[in-house]
Amino acid sequence: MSSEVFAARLPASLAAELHGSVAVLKLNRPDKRNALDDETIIGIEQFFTSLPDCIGAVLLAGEGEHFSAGLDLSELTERDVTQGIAHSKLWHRAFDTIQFGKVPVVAVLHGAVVGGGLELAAATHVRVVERSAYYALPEGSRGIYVGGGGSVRLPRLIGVARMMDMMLTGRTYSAEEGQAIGLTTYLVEPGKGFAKGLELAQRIAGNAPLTNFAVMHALPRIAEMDPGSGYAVEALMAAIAQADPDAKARLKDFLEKRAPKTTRN
Ligand code: 1HE
Repeated sequence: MSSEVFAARLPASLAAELHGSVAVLKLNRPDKRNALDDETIIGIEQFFTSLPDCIGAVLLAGEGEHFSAGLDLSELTERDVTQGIAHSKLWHRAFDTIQFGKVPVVAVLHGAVVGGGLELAAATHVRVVERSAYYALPEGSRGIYVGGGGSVRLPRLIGVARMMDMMLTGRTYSAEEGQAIGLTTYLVEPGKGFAKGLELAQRIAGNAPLTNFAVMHALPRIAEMDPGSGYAVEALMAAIAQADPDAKARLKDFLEKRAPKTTRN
């Protein structure tokens, strides 16, 4: 499959490339600091819902000096309450196709990762973060509120108290500080994020699809369950995964010394 097949369906604010079984999606509106307008959010939803079966992971990155300046503030001025709700629900739908979509998503972050840009990053599964990145939730100072799932996802990553502080006081976190609080999964030097992200996405794409499914869809839900329900669902998921022919083949490879050992990398 060629990159053009993706590109044909995307608005100009998004660009897609194929790297083997990894699909790369770039926010491509650097002149507006990758501000997220409706067209871009709809494009993100379409991209993630129409991923072909040959794709095993997605890498999400931003063109230019910043990952994303968040919501396109120029589109906000005319919305009434009903339209505001519909807008937020559009973001929820689009970002759900990332978090609970077909394949894991690795984000490469640099520069501003703010407001809706941080909400977008929080919907991904692994965040590779260049030292230039910083996290902020400037909604408070703009007189608005998060609307892209931030109230649901961010407290689970950093806690309610930290999110309150960011929104009330305008506190920002550096890429390095983000590592301590759960936003930065991998900290890398400037310019190194794409290569590291691609390496990780390729590795993820090489996992058994059923394991990736379990990690994306079962793990976060089990973590929200009472322990008894969690153990029951875990046992079922474990039994289903191990029964898959892919798992049997991988175990055989290890036992017959064809698979790599688990060493520290
Ligand atoms: C924008 C946006 C935007 C830039 N919407 N147009 N987000 C914010 O409150 C962050 C707003 N942006 C900034 O603070 C700065 O732009 C940055 C720190 C990210 C980058 O600064 P800089 O100096 O590199 O760029 P700039 O000169 O500020 O912006 C370049 C252009 O992008 C300029 O337009 P131009 O026509 O004058 O060239 C900016 O107006 C435009 N631009 N950011 C629209 N966000 C689902 S709810 C989520 C709620 C939120 O996300 S709230 C957070 C909004």
